[in-house]
Amino acid sequence: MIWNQNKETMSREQMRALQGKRLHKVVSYVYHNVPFYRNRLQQMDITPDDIRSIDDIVKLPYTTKQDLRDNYPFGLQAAPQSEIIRIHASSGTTGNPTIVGYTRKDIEIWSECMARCLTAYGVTRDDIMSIAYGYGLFTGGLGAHYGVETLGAAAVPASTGNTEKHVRLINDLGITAIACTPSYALHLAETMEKMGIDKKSLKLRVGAFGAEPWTENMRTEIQQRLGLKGYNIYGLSEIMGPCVSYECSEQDGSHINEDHFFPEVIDPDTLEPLPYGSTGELVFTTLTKEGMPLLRYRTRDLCTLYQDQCACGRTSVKMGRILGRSDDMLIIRGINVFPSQVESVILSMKECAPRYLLIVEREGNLDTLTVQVEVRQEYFAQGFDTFEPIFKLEKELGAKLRSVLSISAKVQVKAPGTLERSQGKSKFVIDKRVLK
Ligand code: DLL
Repeated sequence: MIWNQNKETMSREQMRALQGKRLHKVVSYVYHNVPFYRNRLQQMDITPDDIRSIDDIVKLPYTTKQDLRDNYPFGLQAAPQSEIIRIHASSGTTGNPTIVGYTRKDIEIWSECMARCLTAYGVTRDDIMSIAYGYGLFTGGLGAHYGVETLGAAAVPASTGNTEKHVRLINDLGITAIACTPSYALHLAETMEKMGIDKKSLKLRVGAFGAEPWTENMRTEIQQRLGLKGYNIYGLSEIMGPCVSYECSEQDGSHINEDHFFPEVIDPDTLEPLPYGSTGELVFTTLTKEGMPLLRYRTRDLCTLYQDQCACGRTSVKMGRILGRSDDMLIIRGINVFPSQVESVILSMKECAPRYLLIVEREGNLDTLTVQVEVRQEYFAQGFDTFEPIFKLEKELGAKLRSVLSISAKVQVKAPGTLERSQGKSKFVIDKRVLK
């Protein structure tokens, strides 16, 4: 099923023509309503009339997170305050949070994007969907919630926390679909198993997982333990929230809601746009947003865009999984290390649970990487609570990590349940280095 047949299956020519028209409109809108953009465009000697087709996008300036911070809180807002009906904020680890205001039309478009996504997952009006993304300033909870209601399914605003109660609700209400971070899905599975609830007695069949990077191995694990089909959902608050892109039944990349968010991939060092198929930093331009439209926003997310005939019938450009962030890519002893690489190695070993933490430190002038990982309960119960097998596992994992990362890591295998659980986005890395 397709929610918006017209927009989701448009021919490429029609889509590009629509994007061109919308781009001209949004550039003209920010030129007249956001002093920050007017100044930037004037400095570059560009007027809205220079933007005639979507190909002209390369003439426009980039926008960065720093620009949002410098204009905190409302400096990039284009709509008058009287038109704003919701405000979200994204936390970030340093500096001011990013504030995003939405008009009524923005919320309607966002809800439709979510309804497109849920329909692609096979969710219908007959489903009961529990939303275990945090409700609050984070866009996950309310964003998904409005989408479920727009679709006409029943939304259960479970939010995060009180996981046992949530498991009971899943069981008692016959909840069929769930939206949460992939790490919380694993936490739910663990809790369910501890409570002695068999996945076969549940009606769960669809999961909408996103807000943090995850891998195919993790998908397999969640699917097996919760007995559902898990789909990827991607988004960011600056552009909208969840559902800038979504997987379809093919589960081969995520369709971008391209009539609203125009995607590009650029080289993060030279800032040159890259062709489809190359990996680089993802950049989005909002084509219809009223509250806080952004031109060429640099997401820092690294991924690949591609355009192929999708068997599901949708014609939109797709994006691959997020491979990491250009800013949380670790550079350890001069070598680029993505936490996702470590996760893949960990999950390729049957004894290891998908629970890990990377700790980077500096001893003298040398960077060190420690990888802490939990052993799976069933192995722990079979003698992995003693020194010898743990030592062997640490050695084996260390060797695998060295061959994949090209640097050595100290491995510490931990008992099940010892690493901290998160309710929202997981923290996989602690970088203790003080760089001078
Ligand atoms: O995480 C919005 C969201 C909520 C998406 C619920 C999906 C589901 P922010 O808090 O602004 O917004 O964080 C955005 O999270 O730039 C990515 O680095 C990361 N991210 C989001 N979805 C995925 C995903 C929400 N599916 C940042 N895979 C983005 C990998 C993701 N990373």
